[in-house]
Amino acid sequence: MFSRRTFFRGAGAATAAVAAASVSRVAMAALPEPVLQTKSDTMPPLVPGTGRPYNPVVTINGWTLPWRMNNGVKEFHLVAEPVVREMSPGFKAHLWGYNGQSPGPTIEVVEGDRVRIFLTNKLPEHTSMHWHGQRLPNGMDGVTGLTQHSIGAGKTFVYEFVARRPGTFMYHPHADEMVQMAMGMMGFWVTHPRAKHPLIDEVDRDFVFLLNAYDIDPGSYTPKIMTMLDFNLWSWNSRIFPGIDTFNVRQGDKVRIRIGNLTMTNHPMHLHGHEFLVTGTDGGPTPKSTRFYEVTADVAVGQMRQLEFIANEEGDWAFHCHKSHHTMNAMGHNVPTMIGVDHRGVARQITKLIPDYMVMSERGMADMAEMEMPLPDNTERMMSGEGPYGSVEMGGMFSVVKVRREQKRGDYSNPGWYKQPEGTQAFEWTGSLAEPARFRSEGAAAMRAQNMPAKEIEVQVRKPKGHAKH
Ligand SMILES: [Cu+2]
Repeated sequence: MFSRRTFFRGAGAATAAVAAASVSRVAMAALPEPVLQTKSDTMPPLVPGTGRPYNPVVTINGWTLPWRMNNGVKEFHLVAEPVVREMSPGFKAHLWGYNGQSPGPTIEVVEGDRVRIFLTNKLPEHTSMHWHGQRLPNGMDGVTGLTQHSIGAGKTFVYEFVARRPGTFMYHPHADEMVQMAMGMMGFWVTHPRAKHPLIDEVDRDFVFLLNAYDIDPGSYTPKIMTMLDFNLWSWNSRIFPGIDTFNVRQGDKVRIRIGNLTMTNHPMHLHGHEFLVTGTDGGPTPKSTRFYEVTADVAVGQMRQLEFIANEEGDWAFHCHKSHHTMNAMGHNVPTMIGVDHRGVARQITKLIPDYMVMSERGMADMAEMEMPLPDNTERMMSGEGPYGSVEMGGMFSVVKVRREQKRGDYSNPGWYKQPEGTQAFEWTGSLAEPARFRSEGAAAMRAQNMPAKEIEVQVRKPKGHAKH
C-alpha cells in the first residue's frame, strides 16, 4: 500500500496539498491521491525515493509530480482543471492546467518503467492526453476520436505503457487542442536512461521548461483562444521575465537545458558567454557526428531540444529567445515607428486638450521601460526587468544563467547579482573624441546605372502597421 509519505518525499513536498475530495472517497480509493501545487516557484529536484535511481531534473518555475509504486508500476495522478497562474509577480492569469498550475508537473521516469497515469477531468469540457514522442500502444496515444473516446467532464481515464525510449518529451491534450493549449494545458516528461548510455552524458544540472504563449488583453485575466500568431505574452512555463527564475549553476558544471515548444511559432534560443551542443531532440539523443557548437538553437513548433554546455565562465549570462518581439511582453502592435520624427510641437498642442497625452518612441522604445504610465489592474508592464545597472529592457522569453564559483553542488538558490571584477566592465570614455574618418570608395562602380534620377532621392522606410496578413 502506498502512504502519503511516498508522495511527500523530496523537497517539492512542503507546499504540496492533497486535492479537495470532490470525487467520493470510495471512487478514489484505488487511485493515488492527486498532489497539487499552489506556487509558481522553482521547486528543488525531486530525488526518487522509490523505483530505479536517477539524477532528477529541475523544472523552471515548476515541479515534478510525485508517484507511488503499485506492484512494480509507477502510478501518477494528473487532474486537468482551471487554475490561477501567477505569470510574474502581481500578474495573474486564469488558465487551464494540471494539479493546480500551468504547465502541469514534470513527469520523470526511467527507461523500462511501466507507467500508469490516472487523468481526472475537472474542466467544463472533454479532454484527452497525448504523450508526445513516446513509443506506446496505439490506444494509449491519446488522440480523441482516433485512438480513444474523449474523457468527458468529471471522468477519469487510465493510461498505461512502458517508457521505452530514454529522452526528452512532453504531454498535452489531443482534444479541442487549439483551445486547450492556448489555455495552458501542457507538461514536461523526462525518461532517464536505465544505465550508462553512450549518447546521454551525466550532467551536474538538468533544467527543463516549455515555451508557451498567451494573448491576454491588458486588464483582463483570460487568454483569447482564437489568436493564431499575434500573442502578446511570450512565456517559459507560463512565466514571463522578470518572473522567470534564473538558472543557478556552479562554475565548471556540465549543464543540460531541455526545451519544448508548444507555441505557434519558432524560437531561436540564444545563450550568452558559452557555446553549447544540441545533444538530443524528442526523437532521441543526437548522434555525436551531428553535433556542432552553437550559441543559438532554433526550436520549431512541436519540437524539443537539449542544449549542453560547460558553465566555465563566471557571471550573469543572458539566455533568451532571439526574436526581439518575444522579449517585450504585452504591447500594442499598431503603433507606427516614430524614430526620427520630432513631434514635440504637436505634443505640446495636444497636451493642452488632453493632459495625459503621451508621445511614444521618437528616440527608440527604451524609454518605455522607465515610463510610469497608469495601466489597468493586472497588466504586466513591457520590459520591466530591473538589473543591478538599471532596466534590462527585456520581458517575456528572457532569463539569466548565473555561473558562480561559490555555488554549492546541488544548491539551486539565486546567488544575487554578479559583481564585475575591477577592470572587466565596459566603461564610459571621458577623453577627447577624434573626428571620425569617413569611408571613401576606392574604385568606380563596375557598371554604369541606366535611367538614374537627376537628383538624389531619400527613401523613408516605415514598418507595416498591422499583423493581420501573416
Ligand atoms: Cu521567441
